[in-house]
This record gives sequence, structure tokens and C-alpha cells, in this order.
Amino acid sequence: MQQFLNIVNGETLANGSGRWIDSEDPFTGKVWSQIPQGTTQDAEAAIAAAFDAGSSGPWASMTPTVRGKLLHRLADLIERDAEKLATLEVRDNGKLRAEMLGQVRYLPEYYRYFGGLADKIEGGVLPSDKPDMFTYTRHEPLGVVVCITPWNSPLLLLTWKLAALLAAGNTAVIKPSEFTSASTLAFVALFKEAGFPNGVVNTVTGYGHEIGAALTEHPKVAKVAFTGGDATGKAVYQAAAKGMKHVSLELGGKSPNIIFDDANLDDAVKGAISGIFAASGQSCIAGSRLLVQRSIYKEVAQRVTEFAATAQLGNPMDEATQVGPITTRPQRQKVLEYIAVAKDEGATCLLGGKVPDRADLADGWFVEPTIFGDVTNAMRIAQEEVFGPVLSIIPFEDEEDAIRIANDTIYGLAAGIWTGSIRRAFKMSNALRAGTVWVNTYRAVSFMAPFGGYKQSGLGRENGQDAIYEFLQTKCVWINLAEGVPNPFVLR
Ligand code: TXE
Repeated sequence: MQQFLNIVNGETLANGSGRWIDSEDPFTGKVWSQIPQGTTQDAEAAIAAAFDAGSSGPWASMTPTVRGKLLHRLADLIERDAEKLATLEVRDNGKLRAEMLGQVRYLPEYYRYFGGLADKIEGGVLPSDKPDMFTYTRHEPLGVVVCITPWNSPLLLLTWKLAALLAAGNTAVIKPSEFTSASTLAFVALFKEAGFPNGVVNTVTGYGHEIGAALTEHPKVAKVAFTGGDATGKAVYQAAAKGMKHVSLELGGKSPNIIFDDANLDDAVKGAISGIFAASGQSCIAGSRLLVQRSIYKEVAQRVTEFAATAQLGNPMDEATQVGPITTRPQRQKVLEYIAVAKDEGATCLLGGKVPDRADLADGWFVEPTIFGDVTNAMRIAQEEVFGPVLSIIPFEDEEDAIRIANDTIYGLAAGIWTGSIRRAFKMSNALRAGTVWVNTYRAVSFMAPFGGYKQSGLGRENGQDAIYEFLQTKCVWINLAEGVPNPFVLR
């Protein structure tokens, strides 16, 4: 049995509680590793290490150029260890090895991008209206940033926070999901080898309501950067507000993937499949509502159903597998419950809708790729995030109808548009209330592309140049050049 340990102040931390959280392999259903059930004392130690590293010592006085070089070194080490890190992710979350290896191999680009940006953040000298003053701005780090991450893509979603916050000069305490902490613990061990000073990056594993809550409320924490479900995100937001902390939230979605009758249907069908069945639908950007123009509704529903029926379920480690298991037992239960809800609401089950009846998959937490037709946007299956391989197909009449249905949800993370018309592509992209819009493609992300939600899909943006300012605060410095101080009772 492999056991992983936390890293605090550059050293592995003995499991103080003596209690371990089992990590189960979603394909075999068996425990494959353990992580420490962290305590509030562990959280305290991690925050103290991060606070001290950010206040004095080598990190606090390091130039941004040197910080950037460390991030480049880290990128090289990730490249070296990509296979190992990706394998850990697959054991923990059951997603396809092809998907996880692709993600881990892409991580170095984030650290290089933000490493390069570190020494290009400039303050300004203000063209002051007060000639006897010299006034300038500085962008300074916030301090200790707590990163709370989920189980679907642990290292990618951590990187979306960590690369920018380190480039900005902050320090970090990471609380990975209790379901998938192994890859994060193995990854954080690389920071010492890359040359980062002790205490810059620390981890505390454990349960959200214990460790996540303790970190969020800690007075020495300046910001909480969170990715997860919207209910937890709202609880984190409220808890952070008590200490007036900065917060960024990347939450769920119910993203519309919209197919018009002038689209290339071969591409659009593939886009619909990739939107919902890639990663078994466990993706915040899942295109879980397929909006199809009524004139092609029957044809598209049939083609998407036929394509999805060919998806190979299997061991996520095998190259031939296209759909793996659900990551956690409770999540599979949630998916099955939503399938029951959709049936009760009167949606037509066109495909799947149950646990596959295959002996070779019996130990894993599988759900068949499932498609519901005749869904109306008012149904719960069209409004609530399932986070599984469940697609709802909804007909629409024209552009205005598509915009109305697409925007009629509390979420606004992403949207897809399939059309042959450039005019329509622009019109729809402007009208959709979503932080990311893809035209004739779906599920593309990049270190240089801002990512985040409209409405209840979240607050703040990750990636892209502006993301670094999410981890900086602006100071304005006034230097008096005049002789003496004028009337002290009057605002200058
Ligand atoms: O997420 P949680 P869960 C959605 C998806 C899924 C649902 C629930 O719909 O079905 O959320 O998943 C930590 N204070 N997404 O329950 O609880 C927790 O330990 C501080 C969307 O697994 O949001 C973990 O590290 N932290 C999503 C992290 O929050 C707390 C990805 C996320 O767990 C806490 C995953 C607390 N009180 C699920 N309680 C996306 N946006 O991609 C828990 N945590």
C-alpha cells in the first residue's frame, strides 16, 4: 500500500493524526493508496510556514526574474516526471490515461508562461496633477494563498492557480480533494528540487469541512483560490468574507452546445460527443445541454446517439478506452439519481441510463453514456449540474430562441456554437452569457486564454496575462518634493 505524506516548510510532515484516508481506484473499486487525514495543527503549521516564507527570507527578497527562473526549472521537472504524475492521477480519478498524460505534459507551458511574465509586471509613474509630488504605483503580492482543488483534474486546476500566484510572489498552502491527493503530493515534492525556498508551497490533505474550512478561515490567509462545486464555493465565499479575504471561485456549469442547421454536422456531432462524454462528463465545461435547431433535431439526435453508442468503456489505462469510470462512489450515485430524475420528468431516454451490465466493468464505478431527448429547459436535468456522462438534447427554433434557452440558467461558464455563418458566430458569441465561447470547436483551453465564469459559475479569471493581477494588490506611493508641509488642516 502506497502512502503519501504532506510537505510543509520543505519537509515531509509525519502524519500527526495517525489516521489515513483511503484512496480508491475508480476502475477496481479497491483501495490503492492512503493520504494523511490532516489536522488543524497541520493547517496551522502549513500557514505559518507559508506566512514566514512570504514575509522574510529568500523568497520575500527574490527578484521576479529569479522567481521566473525557478518556475522554468519546475517546468523541466514536470516534463521529466509527466508519466509518473499522470499515472497517479489515473489511479486516483479513473480518467483516461491519454487525457491525464496530455494534461500533465501541457502543465510546463503554464509555468513557463507565468515564469516569463513574472518580471514584466510594471508599476507606473503617474502624470500627477500636483507638481510638487512624485507619485508611482507598485504591484505587490497578496501573501498566503490557499488553493482548494477538486478531484476531476487535480494538477491542471492547481496549476491554473499556482503558476500565476508564484509568479506574483505569493506563497501557497494547497488542500487537494480528499479523493485525489496523491498526484498533488508527488508534484509538490518537486519544488525543493527546482530550488524553491522552504515554505513557499505547502500541502495539507484532509476533509473539506475540516481542513478546507480551517484554512479558509485562518486570519493569516490573504486569498482563497477555489475550484469545486457551487454549494461549497458559496460556503467558501461566505467564510472568506468574514476575514475580508480575496476570493476566486471556479464553479460548475450547465453549458449549452448549440448546433444550427447551417453547421457541418459531421463536426458538430463530434463536438457534441467531446462536450459531454470526454472525461465521462466530469468536467466543469461539459456541454451538458445540446441545443439543436428544430429542422435538424431528429437527424442530430440520431447521429449523436449512434456515435455515443460506439464509445468503448473500459480500463482508463488502456489506449482503446474512450469512456472511463466515474471518479468517486458518491458522484456515481449522484449521476444515477439525476438519470432517475430525468426519467420522472418525462425526458425520453435515447441511450444508456444505467450501470453497464458487463462483468469486466463490475468492480468500477461506471455509468453508461446516457442521452435524453425531448428535454425542456425548465426540467431539473437541464438546469442542475450532473457532472457525469448525461446529455440533454433541447430543440430550438431560431437564433433568438437559442440565446434565450442558452442563457436561461444560473450558470455561465462556457458555450459552444456550430454554424457555417460568420455573422451568426459573432452575433451568438456576443449574446451568450458565458466566460468562454467556442465556435466550431469545444473543450479547448490554454495558458494564455482567460478562463472563468459568468453568473454563478464563479468569480475571477484564471490563465492569460490578466490572471497575475488576481494575485497582486496595487500600492500607490506619494513622495513630497516641496519644501515643507502646507496647511495641515486641508486635503492636499
Ligand atoms: O466538490 P466540493 P464535491 C461539482 C460537481 C460535483 C459537485 C460536488 O457538480 O458533483 O461539485 O463535488 C473542498 N471549506 N464539481 O463534493 O465539495 C473539498 O475537500 C473549504 C465541479 O467533490 O466542491 C475539495 O478539496 N473547502 C467542479 C474541494 O472543496 C471545502 C469540480 C472541492 O470539493 C469545504 C468538482 C469547505 N467547507 C466538483 N468542503 C469544477 N468546477 O470543475 C469541501 N471542500
